[in-house]
This record gives sequence, structure tokens and C-alpha cells, in this order.
Amino acid sequence: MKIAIVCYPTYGGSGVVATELGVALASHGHEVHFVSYKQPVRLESLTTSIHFHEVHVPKYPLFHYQPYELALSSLLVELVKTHQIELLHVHYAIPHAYAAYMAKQMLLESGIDIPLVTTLHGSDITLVGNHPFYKPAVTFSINNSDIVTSVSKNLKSDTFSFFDVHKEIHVVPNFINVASYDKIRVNCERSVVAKDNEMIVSHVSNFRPVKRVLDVVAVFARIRDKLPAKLMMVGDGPDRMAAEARCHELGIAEDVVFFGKTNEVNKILCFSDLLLLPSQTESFGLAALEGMVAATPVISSNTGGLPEVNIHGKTGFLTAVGDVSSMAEYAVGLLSNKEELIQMKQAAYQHACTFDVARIVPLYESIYELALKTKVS
Ligand code: GMT
Repeated sequence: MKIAIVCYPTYGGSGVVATELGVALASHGHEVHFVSYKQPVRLESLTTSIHFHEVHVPKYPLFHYQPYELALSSLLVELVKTHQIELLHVHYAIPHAYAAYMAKQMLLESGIDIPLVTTLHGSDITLVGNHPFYKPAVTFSINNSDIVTSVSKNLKSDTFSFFDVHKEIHVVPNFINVASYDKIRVNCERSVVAKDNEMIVSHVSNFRPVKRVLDVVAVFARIRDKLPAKLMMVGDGPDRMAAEARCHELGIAEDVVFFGKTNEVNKILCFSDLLLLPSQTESFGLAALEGMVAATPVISSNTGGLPEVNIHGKTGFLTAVGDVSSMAEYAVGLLSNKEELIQMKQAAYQHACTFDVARIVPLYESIYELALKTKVS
């Protein structure tokens, strides 16, 4: 099948999932056309079955806001016609579902009825899409997609609670390439970042306020009080400077490494003993899954879809948002008990394997087949 995947190109989870999906689809024999304003960061190589098309928005002095949706929908129309694209799969409702719906309508005028699959990722529903300024357009785009998917049961139920949606929503969880993590584990260079007696705690995010990175620092400071440990902060974003400053205030700066943005998250997670993910909300929590597949137990908040990924007492622990004392207590308990830590690492890995790319990508392929059969128009 020839599929156009519209996504954000940045380090956010939706872009990562869209990219990994496209790469996996290409390996199943599909022809994939990524569409975004920049080449997705996780997209390493373009091949005869993986193409990238950049959305260009010409600047004009009259425009205070550049009309990205217009440029995107026009490009989609051209791509469908030129490359005989058979299906549009858009990741993140805003503004992708809206722009793709317009493309679909324009194509109908040329006698082409292209199916549209929209995947809801999280903040497009919970933090951003729900804003009254966007809500009517988001509701419309969801209701007028041929098939809608969400990355967790929790996000599905949030979508029905926040929007007047009358479409079925198919839950297709985030996934992970287990084999690629297994490969990295063979040459894991733990000694580069920590001494043998030090525990390694990690956090991976885009350092937006929703990730509560200051909670990460607070929990680590309490762990550091009780046992030798290092903290690996992976990613970058608005709260990074505040987090670095807090590490200095607390006198733990020399035990904390800020890696910034990297494509080598798996290399850092392979030597981690614990991942902290204290988010305010998380529709799924791809970072938790990335930790677990690297055999790293997770201490996370219990909001959104996190309980569908991180199983309390088995793959890690869950606490209320902001409860740094309980997070630190669980962390110190686990890191001080070698046997429990080994058991939990294994359980985390085993559970992550149930989200392997080989199990989840066929779910999207079945959805594409369904979309071809059940177009809205
Ligand atoms: O984590 C972010 O804020 C980025 C965001 C995105 O859409 O780019 O991530 C969301 O989608 C991921 C992939 O489906 C999920 O694993 C994340 O939980 C979700 N983030 C939130 O809900 C805050």
C-alpha cells in the first residue's frame, strides 16, 4: 500500500511513533511518504520505499501567522495525485487531521476518495485540543476521519469525555523495537557514567512543564541522600535550565548529567537502574516503555495511560502526581534491594515485549484495510 504519514518532526512522542511506524511499514513492503515541515529526527535514511516531503509555507508580509494547514493540505493533494497515495495517516489531530480532511475534500472533486486515519496522541486531546479556541475544529476533524485511533484506553475515554465525538475509537498502543534494544545491551558502557557502587537513575522527556522535571530532581536528591547514585537527564526543553539550577541549589550537580537531545536514548537507558517519569499527565508514556524494554523499572505518576504501561509492584511503582516523598521511598527501597531490583528489571523487560513492533504494527495494517473498506464519504 502507498501511505502518506503526516507528523511532527521533533523529539515528541507522536513524531517518534509515526517515524518508527513508517519505517516498520516500509519493511513490510509498503511505500511510505512522510510529510512534515522538517525531516523527522528519528528518520535516519530515505530509501526507495521511504520518502520525505517537506511542507513549505511561503512568507508574505500580510500574514502574521503563516497558513501551514493550507500548504499541508495542498501538498497532500499533489502527493496523492503524483504518487498514487492510497491512504493518509495523520499523527496528532492539530492541525494534521483538519488539513488532511480538507485535502480529502479537494481530492473528491477530482474523483479520488482517499481514506483518512487519524491517531490521537495525547496533548492534542488533553492539553491543547481541549481549548475552546480549537475544540470545534478538533471535534469536526475527529468525527470526519474515516478511522480514529488513540494510543491508550485512557486517551480514548478522555476523548469521549472532552469532545462530542460519535466515532468509534480503536486503541493501538505505542510500541517498541525490542530487537534493537537487545542489540545495544550487549555493549552497554555503564562504567563510562558511574562507578560500580553507584546506582543510575534516568529521566527522558522534552522538559515541558507537563513532565515535572523538578520532581525528578527532588526525588533524585532524596535518593542521593541515602545511597550513591547518578542521574541521567535526557532531552531538552523549557524547564531544563530550572532543573539545572535546582541541582546546583541542592548541591547534587556533580551527580547529574544533562545529555540534551539525543537519538541514542537506548544507549543511555541500557545502563539505567531506574527511570523516573513523574508527569502531570501522559496519554501513554512512551519513555516508560523505552525504559522498560531496556530492563529499567519505572517510577511514574499514576495519571492518564501510565497504569496501562507501568504495572504497580511489577514493572515499577505508581504514585499520585507530585508525591515526591512516595516516589523517593519506592526508589530507595528498590535500589537498596538487589534481588527485588533484578526481579523488577526482568518483569519490566517481559512486559515491554508485549508492546513489540511485530505485534502492534499489524494492528495499524488491519486498520488501514478497514479504512479502505469504510470511507466516510
Ligand atoms: O510527550 C509529549 O508531550 C509529546 C507528545 C506528542 O504528541 O508528541 O507525546 C504524546 O504522545 C506520545 C506518543 O503517543 C505518548 O507516549 C505521550 O504520553 C504523549 N504525551 C502526553 O500525553 C503528555
